[in-house]
Amino acid sequence: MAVFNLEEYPHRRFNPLTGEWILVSPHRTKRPWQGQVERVPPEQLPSYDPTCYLCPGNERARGVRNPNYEKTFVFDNDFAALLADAPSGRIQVGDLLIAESERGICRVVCFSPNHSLTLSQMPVEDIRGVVDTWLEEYETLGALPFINYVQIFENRGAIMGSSNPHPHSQIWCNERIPQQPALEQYHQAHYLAQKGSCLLCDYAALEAARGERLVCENSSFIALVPFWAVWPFETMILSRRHAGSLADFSEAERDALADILRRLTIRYDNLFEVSFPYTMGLHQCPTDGAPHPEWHFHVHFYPPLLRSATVKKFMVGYEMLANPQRDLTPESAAERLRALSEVRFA
Ligand code: H2U
Ligand code: ZN
Repeated sequence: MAVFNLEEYPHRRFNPLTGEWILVSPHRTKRPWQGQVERVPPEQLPSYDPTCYLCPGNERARGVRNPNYEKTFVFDNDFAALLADAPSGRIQVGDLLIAESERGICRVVCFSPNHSLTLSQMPVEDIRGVVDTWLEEYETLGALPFINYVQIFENRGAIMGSSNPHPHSQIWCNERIPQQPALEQYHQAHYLAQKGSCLLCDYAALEAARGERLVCENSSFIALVPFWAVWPFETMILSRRHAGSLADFSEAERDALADILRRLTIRYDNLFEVSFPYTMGLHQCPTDGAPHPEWHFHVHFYPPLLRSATVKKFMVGYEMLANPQRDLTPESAAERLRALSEVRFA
């Protein structure tokens, strides 16, 4: 008689960080793949592009000129989605029409003056500079009385909505904790209250011991494909030590974060020999002044590619109407990522 196992039979997996479920259909990866596998060599970009609004010395959309910066450069987004001076208010009609004002600030962080680079191509010292810039922004923005949550994220590649290949991330920060981190906060707090230990400390220790979903690691961080991953090659970077934000890390830990960011993004580029697209973001403790013993610093990478530079996963049909689904198991994805070189396009 057949015995249930995660390699062969359809099953659902629980995401303890959000309380959501994902359907895994490993038996389907055994069907023959009919689609084309196309190799698209990554575009070679110039190190300076006179038409780029992020390159040093160039003019941006609203006529402001960028300085001739040499490392990182941060500015207020010229088309900010949130405004610091939006008037406060609330509109409610019964229980059905509810709206609240939301104040905030949006910033753009250029990683390097070199237009052609990606995190995967930057020297580790320069990625450390990016980590320090994120930390500075997290602290300065988070210290503002009306900013209670700071979201740092990077959209890489046109497929993920990045408007420009120049290496950069965005920061959106606002009054209220947004939906995704709020869900994670709720589940982390609940876990801490129930078990007296941190959800992600326990998870990191469990995955470090099991090894089957690990991608790479260093003295302070581990990169893994979470058990409940939705995107084909989704990963998470977790600090080994319990820390709520970049502000809690030592110099050595910030070096280690730069190291693992570089190694993970190189592996991604090597997977399909392309400049690998993704949305990545840091989940950190809210800056609302309250103690948050439940919060454990982590980075999510959500990459859309499935089989090649052009075959991507779409969240359609069942996924829009029911819940996310995947065929490739997180264990197989981790195995593929683990086997790759940490030398780009070696
Ligand atoms: P993305 O590539 O992730 O879209 O980020 C680029 C951001 O840069 C985007 O939010 C802003 C856009 O509003 N931007 C400026 O602030 N100034 C400009 O001159 C063009 C784009
Ligand atoms: Zn540029």
